[in-house]
Amino acid sequence: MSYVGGQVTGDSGRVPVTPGDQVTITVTSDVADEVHLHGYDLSAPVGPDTMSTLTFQASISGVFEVELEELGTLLFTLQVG
Ligand SMILES: [Cu+2]
Repeated sequence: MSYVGGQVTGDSGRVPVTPGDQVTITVTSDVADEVHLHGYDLSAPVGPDTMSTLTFQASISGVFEVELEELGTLLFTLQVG
């Protein structure tokens, strides 16, 4: 996932994952912000010099938004199960 020039690029739709799988989300951005995965409530800083990486076990089923927290920009939606 990338956020460049005010635009989200990459697979910005709904991304399915299998429950129980280990999932890694990497996000790059040309502005400083925080990547927030709802439901799991995980977050990590992102910015011009910082690639954001979230690694977790997909243990909660449902549909969860991944967003740039401060901008309130939806990056994509994670679908578990
Ligand atoms: Cu959030």
